[in-house]
Amino acid sequence: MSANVYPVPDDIAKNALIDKSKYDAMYKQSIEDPEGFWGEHGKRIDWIKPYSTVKNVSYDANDLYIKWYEDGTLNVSANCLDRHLEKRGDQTAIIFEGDDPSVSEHITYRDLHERTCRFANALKSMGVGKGDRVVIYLPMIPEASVAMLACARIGAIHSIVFGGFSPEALAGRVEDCGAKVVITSDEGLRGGRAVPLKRNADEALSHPGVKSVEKLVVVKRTGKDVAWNDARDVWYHEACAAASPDCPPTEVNAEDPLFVLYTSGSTGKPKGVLHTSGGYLVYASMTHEYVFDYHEGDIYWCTADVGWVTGHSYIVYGPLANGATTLMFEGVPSYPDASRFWQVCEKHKVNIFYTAPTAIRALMREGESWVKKADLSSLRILGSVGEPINPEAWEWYYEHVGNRTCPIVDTWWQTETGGILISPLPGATDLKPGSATLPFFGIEPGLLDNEGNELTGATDGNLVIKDSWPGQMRTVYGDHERFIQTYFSTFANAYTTGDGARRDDDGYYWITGRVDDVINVSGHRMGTAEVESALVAHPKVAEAAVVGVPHDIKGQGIYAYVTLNADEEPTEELRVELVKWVRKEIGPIASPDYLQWSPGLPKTRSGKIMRRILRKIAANEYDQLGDTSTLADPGVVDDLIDNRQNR
Ligand code: 6R9
Repeated sequence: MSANVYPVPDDIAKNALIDKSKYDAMYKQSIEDPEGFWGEHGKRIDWIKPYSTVKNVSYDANDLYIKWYEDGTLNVSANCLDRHLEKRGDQTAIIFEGDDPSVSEHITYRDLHERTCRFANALKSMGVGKGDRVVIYLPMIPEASVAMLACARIGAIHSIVFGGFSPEALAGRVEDCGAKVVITSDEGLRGGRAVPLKRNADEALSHPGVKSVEKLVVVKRTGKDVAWNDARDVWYHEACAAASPDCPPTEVNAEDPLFVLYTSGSTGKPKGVLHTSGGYLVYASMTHEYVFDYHEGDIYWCTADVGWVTGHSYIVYGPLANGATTLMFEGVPSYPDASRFWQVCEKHKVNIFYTAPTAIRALMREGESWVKKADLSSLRILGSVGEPINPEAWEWYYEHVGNRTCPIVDTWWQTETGGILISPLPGATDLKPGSATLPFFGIEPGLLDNEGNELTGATDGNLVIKDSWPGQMRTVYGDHERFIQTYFSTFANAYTTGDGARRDDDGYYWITGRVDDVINVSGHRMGTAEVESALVAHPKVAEAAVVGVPHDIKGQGIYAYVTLNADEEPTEELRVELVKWVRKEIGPIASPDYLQWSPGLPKTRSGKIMRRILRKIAANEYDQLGDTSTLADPGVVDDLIDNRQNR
């Protein structure tokens, strides 16, 4: 824990939307009178039929329901587009910055509205209607935002699958949500390299389990020749050209689904996290405004991909609902060179910059000369998300990128939470490097011991949230029981986050990381069970155990222990083949950094793999293995230590 404290700078406090006393007053009201608080702030978006009730929630696992603004109706795309047309039709909604630094485009609200309406009509003509599922498998191009907004316009439910996921991973998600339409592009472009998205989509749709897809819409991005199925495939540009630019927004209920986003849990296959329309938009827009101290005219850039929840809430829905100018970046931080982020900040005069610790650490390693190449004087607020930020990276970001004048908002939240739950507010919160600091309005964190007793004062514990907020997920798509089991059965009457945290004497929260078998690689969430099941799906593998291992850049790396079938030889070729196999099964982000042959795994007599031991060996802390006496065969440990990969 870092001991440094950075007080709110005077000039920031003076102009901020929320200062210290306002934060205290609003936070108090939000906890004491959630109905009144959210009733008032729900009005920040436009409703077709206003709500008469605000909150209807029970956290009782035997009778669980979460409803906000439940009799209100609205349309999310009208809130992000139509309502801005009169005042800011000609203002830029999206700045697109291409992978190639010579490519950028400004898209006004009027233009984005027209593109959305055309594509919404195109989807309608393909038979997509309210409640139908549409999978979006696109690179970071404006069409991804258009596709999201077009679905929202007609009440269809989108599910974005990150463009880095493999055909197998895509197929699993398409199958689980029963998508009618999939949207992809001929290729993606990242760091100068083409990604064969259409080919991946073709392969995914040929899986025997995928039966629901009627149309595959293809955006022309690079112009590369692609295989074509006349009965199924449709060019995006042709469909839009043929469609009318006039598409009245469909009225949906506040509790109608807006999107499903798959995320990793500690067990089983990824869960379809379902978010609804009204509460989600209120929460995404409000957190975007206050956490980033967003002012009219600010240029705002979140470097996430729309394939992750951060892209949903803080590239598209939050900023657009607020009428902001949001930057979408197709490329990577290291292309053409390590100054790219900073060149983009200078080029577009970015005021608010939101990125992930893994990117900061990677750029920090390249040295600050890359930062100095660019004029960063437009920056006012910096943000961090995805994993704990180590104090060294925080200090570097603060000093070299922010010139010691920009507050850093370290925002803690999850796919499940829809928006930021714990974070500084730039004008209200003194900063401590490495701490996500204090809860947002309406958020009541608690720290529990493993028995579920609430701990008070400065302490470590399991982080729970004691009451609902409007942006909370509502269910796991198609599996409500799993929703209750995962989030509401471990501890009574609270939302279980799966994270551990420490609260200090000032009431600041320091997230210590996952308490379950979820690992966080470069800010991407992965269940160790997912990687294990990919490995054991290989015909030569008998058993596998996967743990996270500390990694300088990625935060955590993937360390796999693999037991081969009795007649198989552990060769270098096979090691390479297995790493490739996992890439193919899940995607490049799941590639094991280390793969160790393990003739046996440390198991208890009841057959449970003791991951604690595997984690220690992977981290080279094999002198601190603790008690190994409950192992069925303590001998396996010596072999694992002798053959460890991370030396
Ligand atoms: C938004 C997002 C969620 C998990 C979460 C936690 C970790 C995210 C963090 C953070 C410490 C932060 N996490 N932000 N840990 N400080 N500021 O990342 O969603 O992909 O669902 O991951 O990421 O462990 O539980 P998601």
